[in-house]
Amino acid sequence: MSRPLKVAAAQVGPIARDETRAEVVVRLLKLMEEAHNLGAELIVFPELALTTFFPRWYFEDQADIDAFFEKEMPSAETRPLFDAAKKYQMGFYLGYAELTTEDGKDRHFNTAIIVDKNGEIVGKYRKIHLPGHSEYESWRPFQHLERRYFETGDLGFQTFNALGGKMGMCLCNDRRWPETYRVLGLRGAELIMIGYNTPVHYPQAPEHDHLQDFHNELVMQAGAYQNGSWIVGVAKAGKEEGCELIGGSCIIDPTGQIVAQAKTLEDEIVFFECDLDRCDEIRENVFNFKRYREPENYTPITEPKKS
Ligand code: CDV
Repeated sequence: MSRPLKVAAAQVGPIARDETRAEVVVRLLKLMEEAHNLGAELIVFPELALTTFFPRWYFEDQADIDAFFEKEMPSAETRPLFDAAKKYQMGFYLGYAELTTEDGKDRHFNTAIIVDKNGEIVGKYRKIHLPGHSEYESWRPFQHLERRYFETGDLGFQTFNALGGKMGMCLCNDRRWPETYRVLGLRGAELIMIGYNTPVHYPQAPEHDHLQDFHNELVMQAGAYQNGSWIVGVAKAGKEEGCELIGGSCIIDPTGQIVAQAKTLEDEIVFFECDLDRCDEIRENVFNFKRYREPENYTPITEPKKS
């Protein structure tokens, strides 16, 4: 048996602070066209793919922050992506900053959606593991204010039946946490999409800077193998507003092997035909959850955290 899904990981090079949504969408559409020419049925874009990575700056005025957020999806500016999905019969994953109003209160999330081949949103994820800090810290060469600008995601780690498979989503820092993959794995995710923005320089532990690419691959390869799932990790890469971001966008098979990987730090398509039935190679054997998991011994994992 085989269940092939042709997948494109669409790495995006740096986005300048003054680059408009419309200009970025033109770049994403070019990547969609390229992926379509390869036969792709799914294209995966990075985290916060429509703007520069704005949490690197401290803004006092809420209007300056909200300018980086999408108030509707699709909007006039992002609708061409949905139209292209329909035209090419190609689903997509897109990371963006979401501003929504509930009970008269503004809510801000770091969000990803999955859109099907008809251009319909069929799944949403809001980032749960928010890294960084919430106040201005003058010692840093650049800020990482995700904990100021976003709320913790409130949708959990769900899976979605789409594009002929069970799809999972998460965002950037989530990929470092084994719990992310395990919850998605327990819910049967066959392909997990992960957009990321990862600076080479980690100010709290600069002695780890040279390990950034290694850690990126380590966590995603382990997550794939230990849960028998395909993983598509996609970077916003390159030198963005003076900040170096890693690339290394890749597609990983359920045995944990990287089967295709980006060679540049620019806009680049990485392509592979993923057989979703290959998840069973792992799930029916070494990581047969029903047969071999021992959750009675895992209780500390779900205990509430102590402050
Ligand atoms: N966008 C991110 O979540 N970035 C973090 C950095 C700050 C460590 C990451 O885990 O890659």
